[in-house]
Amino acid sequence: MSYGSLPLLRSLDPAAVAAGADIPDAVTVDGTTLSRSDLVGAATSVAERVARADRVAILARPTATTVLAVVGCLIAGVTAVPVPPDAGAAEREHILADSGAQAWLGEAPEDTGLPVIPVRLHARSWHVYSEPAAESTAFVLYTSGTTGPPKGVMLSRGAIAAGLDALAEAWAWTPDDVLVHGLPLFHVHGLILGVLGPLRVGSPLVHTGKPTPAAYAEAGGTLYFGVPTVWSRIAEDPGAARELARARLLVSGSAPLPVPVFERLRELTGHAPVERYGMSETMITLSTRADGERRPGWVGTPVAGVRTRLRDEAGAAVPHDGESIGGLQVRGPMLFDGYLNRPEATAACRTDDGWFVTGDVAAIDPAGFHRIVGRESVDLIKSGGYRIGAGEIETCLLGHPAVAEVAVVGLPDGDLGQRIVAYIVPRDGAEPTEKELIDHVADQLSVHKRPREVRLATSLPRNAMGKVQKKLLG
Ligand code: MLC
Ligand code: AMP
Repeated sequence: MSYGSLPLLRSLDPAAVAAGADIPDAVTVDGTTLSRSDLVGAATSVAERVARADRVAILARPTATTVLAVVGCLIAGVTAVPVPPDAGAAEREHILADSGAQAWLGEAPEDTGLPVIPVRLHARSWHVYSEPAAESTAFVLYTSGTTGPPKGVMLSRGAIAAGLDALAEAWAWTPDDVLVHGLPLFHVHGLILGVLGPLRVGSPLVHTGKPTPAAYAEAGGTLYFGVPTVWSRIAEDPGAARELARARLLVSGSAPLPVPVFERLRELTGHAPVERYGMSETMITLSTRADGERRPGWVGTPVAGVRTRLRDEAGAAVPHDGESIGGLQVRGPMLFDGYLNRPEATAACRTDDGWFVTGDVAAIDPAGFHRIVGRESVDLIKSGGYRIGAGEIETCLLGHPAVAEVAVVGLPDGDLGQRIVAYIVPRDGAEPTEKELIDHVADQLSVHKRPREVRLATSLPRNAMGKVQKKLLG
């Protein structure tokens, strides 16, 4: 696949920037504003330092250092592995070992054994690199499955270019926009759409650090990204919401946007939010459009280059009548190249005829509008827009000396969509506290994977095979 001779980050084409296509406010993050020329100069200097590596880890705090590290890797053609800044010891070790990262680029955890390559905000280089191949792996993004530790999703430059161009078309996203969001920089939403998007399209980015209603209201953008938790907090803050009336487009994704939140946003801001659907593995495949219908509870039509279909459990076609539900399968140029080191897992999510099996259940109406009904597995939880595997948390909790048995579920939550609840059967004589168990997960995995609630039980409901019946919990 090719996306032409221009760089993936088109607005940072060194020749164009040198010829006057500079803007003073290309990226604002963590109180630092970088012009296009600052970005090209500083990130090329990063590229010079990192160019001999194949793959490096980036502690993805929302800072200018992180943006320069990512852009430096893209200039040099080095694969970047973003690491959640709140990742605990076990999760960090897994990501480093599995990805084979050779160094940290930029900030590094104190206790690391890996070399650290510094990122200097004020260094400059004007060396011009040739554009790496579209097939090369730009990122390995770690994301949870139903069981086991997170898997590394390999995303190529070509997939990213195709995915971003399809969104720019659907949302009429141009250099005249100012994008505002405050999402984490280690996932598709905040990093690929939210940082590389503006650098490809050429629209300034304001990253607010945290996605709070007050920060969104203050930023004065035209285009806003948020997960449903962010939008529901804004909908509960009428003063902040009304400030967004001046924007052009409010976009929600990463989890279902509740219909009442959609309606309340429309009432307060005058904008019906655009909802889009995606995955780490596929980028964004479905969206409502800037110039099209926005139907509450529905995620729109396939973006440019995407095809979708529904299949029942036996693999038979499900009609697109708006009512019948089936497993959603997708194909398109923005799909990933597989899970790193996991050929069986990669093969398991593709059909023999080359479609990607999303694991989501959906309905499609005759006009091609899609409604996401839910996940096939109860073991993939979406909390605050984060995808969290129940199995990973269960394994972590079983490593606590006071825990004999555990079942982790996602229960409905007005703020987070789902909240992680751990049912625990303590070992004989043990009396673990809720805080101790929650902190154990926060310390080992990450803060955003911690259970919000622990319920102690004397036994778990099991079927005749001994498998926990999670549908009975809650
Ligand atoms: C609480 N805290 C603890 C703790 N308990 N710290 C340590 N140990 C414990 N046991 C602290 C946290 O560190 C944090 O502190 C504070 O409590 C609040 O944490 P939180 O409750 O997790 O934050 P919250 O405000 O609830 O977060 C909501 C949110 C967040 C919406 C901001 O969930 C979020 O950013 N979600 C975005 C997820 C996302 O981007 N997903 C995209 C996936 S890509 P402090 O000091 O840090 O505040 C994808 C594809 C697609 O899905 O379609 O887009
Ligand atoms: P992640 O890998 O974190 O990108 O999570 C992908 C999952 O998020 C999808 O498989 C869906 O279950 C869910 N998701 C993303 N966007 C939406 C949406 N607009 N509506 C419903 N679910 C969504």
